[in-house]
Amino acid sequence: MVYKKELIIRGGCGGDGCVSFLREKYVPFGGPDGGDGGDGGNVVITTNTNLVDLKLLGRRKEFAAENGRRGGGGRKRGKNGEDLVISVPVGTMVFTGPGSGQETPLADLKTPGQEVVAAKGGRGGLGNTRFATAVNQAPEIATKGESGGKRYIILEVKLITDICIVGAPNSGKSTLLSAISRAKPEIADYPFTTRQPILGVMPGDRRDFVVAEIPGLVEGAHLGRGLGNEFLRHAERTKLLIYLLDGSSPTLIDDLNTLDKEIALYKSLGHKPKIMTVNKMDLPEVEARLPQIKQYFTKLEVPVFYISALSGQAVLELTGKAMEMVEQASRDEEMISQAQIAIFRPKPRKV
Ligand SMILES: Nc1nc2c(ncn2[C@@H]2O[C@H](COP(=O)(O)OP(=O)(O)OP(=O)(O)O)[C@@H](O)[C@H]2O)c(=O)[nH]1
Ligand SMILES: [Mg+2]
Repeated sequence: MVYKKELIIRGGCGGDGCVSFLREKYVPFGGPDGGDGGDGGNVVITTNTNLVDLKLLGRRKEFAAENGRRGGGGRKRGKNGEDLVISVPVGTMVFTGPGSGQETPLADLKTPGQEVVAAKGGRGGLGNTRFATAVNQAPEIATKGESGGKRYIILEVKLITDICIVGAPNSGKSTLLSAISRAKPEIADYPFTTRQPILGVMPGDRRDFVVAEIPGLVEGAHLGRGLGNEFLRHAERTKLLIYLLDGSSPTLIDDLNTLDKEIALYKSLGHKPKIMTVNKMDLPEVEARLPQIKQYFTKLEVPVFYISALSGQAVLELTGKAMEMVEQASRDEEMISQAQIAIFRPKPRKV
């Protein structure tokens, strides 16, 4: 999985203008007819909902758009260079700059199909037709095409989701994701089946919700154990975390504490709204332990659900609450961003 990539991009060069004169059998001194050069193509970065990382860009470091063609005789304008389109996942941030930590943000591509021109193509040069004046009717001059803009950019993916399901390997994250969305992640009885974040869309009454499964977290993930905690970058921009715990685990409380610790150690993730879920309630031995489990979990100050991702037990209640909390988080974010817009109300001037 590739979540960060540095590239050098270059807009296409403009084509040169042309110096040419009309020469036809019965038209002596037909005048200048050199056309303009075509414009160079832009480098455009655009989002594609099918992508979750930057792997498709491969190892290539330099990307250039097509050059514009030269102008031709007969006032023919050169062809414009094609834009070069780089597809990235929704949630890609684009920075420009010299590197070494001095980058400046250029765009945060948050919506499907959103695009930004990251490097402009050069304009085509002017043909000699443009330079004809009453005094100089046969100009021998044309201008060269501009060179395309060159830039150093950094792409960084931080997926934008409403809900992230986090939990230990094998706790049933993929099973839950496939129960609440149309995603079809691989489900298997061994740890680390899911090795990259998987996105699913959960239909709601008023809108759809984007849900992600983050690969399993183990104790010491922040030190690189298991698959590490790299993937938590994708939870940075989620509105709600669903902690998924395996109810059949003999160390359920420790599992919760381990997970909570790994989350708390990753930037400000600890402050996100959360829901606890204890999974695999369909298993008789888990059901038998329920009173004991409840004793501990009811003391927590967050909503708790006892579910079976496999049978669907209490899953609707869970998703209902999750959607409500996401909506609430969105409203809170909106209020904060509105409060940040300064409103100036100039007083009428006294005369
Ligand atoms: N009985 C029961 N088994 C479940 C339930 N949910 C998941 N499982 C089983 O638990 C195993 C792991 O499920 P997954 O959904 O692959 O778990 P995961 O958390 O995505 O695992 P990783 O991707 O490896 O981290 C599979 O054998 C599932 O069939 C449940 O509610 N009840
Ligand atoms: Mg999985």
